[in-house]
Amino acid sequence: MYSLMDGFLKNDPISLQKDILHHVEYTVARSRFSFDDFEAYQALAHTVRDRLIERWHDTHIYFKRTKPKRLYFLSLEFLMGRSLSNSVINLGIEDQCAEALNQLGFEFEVVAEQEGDAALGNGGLARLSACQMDSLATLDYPAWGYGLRYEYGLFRQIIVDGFQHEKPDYWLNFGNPWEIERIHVTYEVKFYGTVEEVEMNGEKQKVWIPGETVEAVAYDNPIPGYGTRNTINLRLWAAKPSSKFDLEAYNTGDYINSVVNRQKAETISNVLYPDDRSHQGKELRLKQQYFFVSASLQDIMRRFKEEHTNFDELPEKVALHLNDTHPSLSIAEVMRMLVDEEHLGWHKAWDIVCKIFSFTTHTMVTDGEKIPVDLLESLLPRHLEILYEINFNFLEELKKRIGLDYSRLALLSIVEEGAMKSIRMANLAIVCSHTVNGVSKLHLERLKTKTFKDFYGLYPEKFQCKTNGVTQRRWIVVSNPGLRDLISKWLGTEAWIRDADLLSGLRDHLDNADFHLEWKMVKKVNKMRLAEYIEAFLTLSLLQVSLDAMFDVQVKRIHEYKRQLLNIFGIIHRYNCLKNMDKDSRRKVVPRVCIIGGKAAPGYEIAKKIIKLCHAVAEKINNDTDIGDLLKVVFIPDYNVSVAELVIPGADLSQHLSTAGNEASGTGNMKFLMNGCLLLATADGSTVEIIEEIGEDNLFLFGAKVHEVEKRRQKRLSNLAPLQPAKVPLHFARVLRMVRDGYFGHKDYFKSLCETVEFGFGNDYYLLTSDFGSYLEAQAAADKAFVNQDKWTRMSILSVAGSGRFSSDRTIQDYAESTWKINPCRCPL
Ligand code: 26Q
Repeated sequence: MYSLMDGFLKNDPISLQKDILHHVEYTVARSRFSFDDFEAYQALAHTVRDRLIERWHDTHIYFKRTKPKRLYFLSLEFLMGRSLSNSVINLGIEDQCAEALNQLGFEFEVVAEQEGDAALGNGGLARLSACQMDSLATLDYPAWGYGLRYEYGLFRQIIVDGFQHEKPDYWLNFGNPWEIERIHVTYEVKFYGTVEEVEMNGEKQKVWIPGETVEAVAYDNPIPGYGTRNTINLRLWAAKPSSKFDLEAYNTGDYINSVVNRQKAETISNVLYPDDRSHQGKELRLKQQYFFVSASLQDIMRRFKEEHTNFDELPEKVALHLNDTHPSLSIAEVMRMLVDEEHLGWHKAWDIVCKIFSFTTHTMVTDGEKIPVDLLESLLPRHLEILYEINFNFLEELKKRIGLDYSRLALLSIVEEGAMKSIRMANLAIVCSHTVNGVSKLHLERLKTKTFKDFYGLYPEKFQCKTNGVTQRRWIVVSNPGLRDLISKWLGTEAWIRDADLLSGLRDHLDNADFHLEWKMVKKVNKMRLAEYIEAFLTLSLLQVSLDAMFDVQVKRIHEYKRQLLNIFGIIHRYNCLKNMDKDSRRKVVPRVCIIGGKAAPGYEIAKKIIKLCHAVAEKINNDTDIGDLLKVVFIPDYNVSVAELVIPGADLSQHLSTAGNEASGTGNMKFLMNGCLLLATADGSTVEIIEEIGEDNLFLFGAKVHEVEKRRQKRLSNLAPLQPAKVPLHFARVLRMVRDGYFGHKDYFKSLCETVEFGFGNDYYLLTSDFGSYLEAQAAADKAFVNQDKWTRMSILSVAGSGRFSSDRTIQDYAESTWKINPCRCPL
């Protein structure tokens, strides 16, 4: 029996309880007198889902009625994590749900823990999409997210003997209560075939005769805003066999083979590609991209045509955002739809296309995504023609502007000639988008002066900075309830949950002793939670960690440029120092628990060796009774969104060590900042802007600045031939030698890892050698600050107080106003 009030579901604890029991009995099909935590989770999730659906409907009816300009956020990755806590908080029914469960003998936290992560993405870019969806909903923007419903999300990392192994993440095994399958929202997506020219109304017209058809089915995921009724949609596509196959089977009589072939269609949306940028040029990846693009654009165009008849209105009604180059086939697809299907002239269609697309790039590297022409020719022959025509017109325009400077023309061309002729997706996205966004000031500067220098010369007005942000709803309210209550108490309001700039008000209490005490207590409780997790997880080594130690954390994808190796080398150095210390000096040492976590792309050998080294070092140090609590090393396996929610609030110090000029933005730093955790970081990506907000004195900065990096690289190469190892700092050389000589075992295995930082081999491209001294100094400064807990707490408070600018609400508002030109559209209560 549903608890209805005026047509709406009621949210008091008794009504919620009734609905939970209803779902236990009729959805989960368990007895209402006997169900476990997981079943309680399922029933509560369905209870919450019902309420989401109500709001979702109201929101969409309201959008339909008011016909605002809509934003379509196109991304191949969304890292949503868990939904339950986030949803009940955004719906404002947290306490009521907890009470309803309590009376049934369950605890909300325990029930929420039953949920698995939705990990339909790799890392930074994908979690950013999730944060941005939360902000779009909260700020009432009429937006839709579009993505793929992978059946296997990002691989699960398990560690065997210190080595990473990948296991498939079949996340739908236990059902997914948060999605709504729309069996009637389906589109045909076509591949292969030929292009033919036909006469139509006396004019020649290109027609694509496809060779294969698969069906895209929509799965809707409601995204509730906080403090608003607005609930927007994240529509994910799954591939299903098309009924077209049946016809073929009927004709050929080959029934069994046709069923087997049908099965192949479903592989398109099967699995998320790990972020291994060398994966380029794989047919399945290209198929995924087009499958996603085609289904999304058919859906978007259908909605547009329901409300409008004239395509001239498209730019006033539709904004299409390309989240990196991955969905940029959309450009060719919109051209194809307008020219081939809607019969608009090329120039008119082109004019429209150039007004609707915007693009954000998430990388510093010049050598971006490319699609081999061979592959396109067979999979999407008509799109290839369109891309050639776009490029031809672009080059013609270009010649008028810059003359016949062929080397420049070749650089700017969308088509790369050469051994493997290919389409440069970034060039395509830049040429066709009205805005090209960088994700931090430093990133934008790089784009202008290096990565896309020539394009910047052509279209300076297109380039904009939209510094990333993260949502304080997930990264404080959901993950750190203690801090949430403390902030609200001292600010005297919860308004900061919708307006993060209000966090600056915490500065008013900077010298208040009670505030300090409560602040430290919150951290302590979070450290306790994290310590319990570590102890439970690492039962094999029977590790116990001291709460008095500094919890020092580096969690992110494993990559050479992120320099986890620098962290490990620092740990080994610390170990050496401890070993050489007398008892008296040891008493003054700040104990540390060094926590590292992150996944290595399955094909990235060096990253995998870094993980193994981390374990080898941990084994040596943790088992050295001489060291005790002074130093512990922990690798947290399978780092994902829900692990992050536990680790980040419990950290004292967090490390962001990328060689300056490599991290486009970084968003982990913002999450730690919001949780009152001090940063030890290089001046890279968005950290530069964090410094602007909180001042250099409130974090531990080290390493070469961007402008010094290039110089140092050159210098190293010219000065330091392999014969001059004496130039390598002593401490660094010693640590390297220990790994090299097998002090941590696995001598042969670690050889190639050591070589990455040795001259004559990898030449230390990421400058560990030259940053090592400065890194150790920053670490010493962190130790010194930690001893003075008053000072530390002040720095911690100032970090949270200065984190307002790094809310994704600020980023989204900026995009909405200056890029997408969309207005809030708030569904009335
Ligand atoms: C490409 C081709 C084939 C298969 C996979 C990919 C692929 C997938 C994911 C390439 C790159 C990615 C992800 C990139 C990413 O996460 N970049 C990060 O984006 C964050 C949000 O803007 C930034 O904060 C980080 O600095 C940036 O590294």
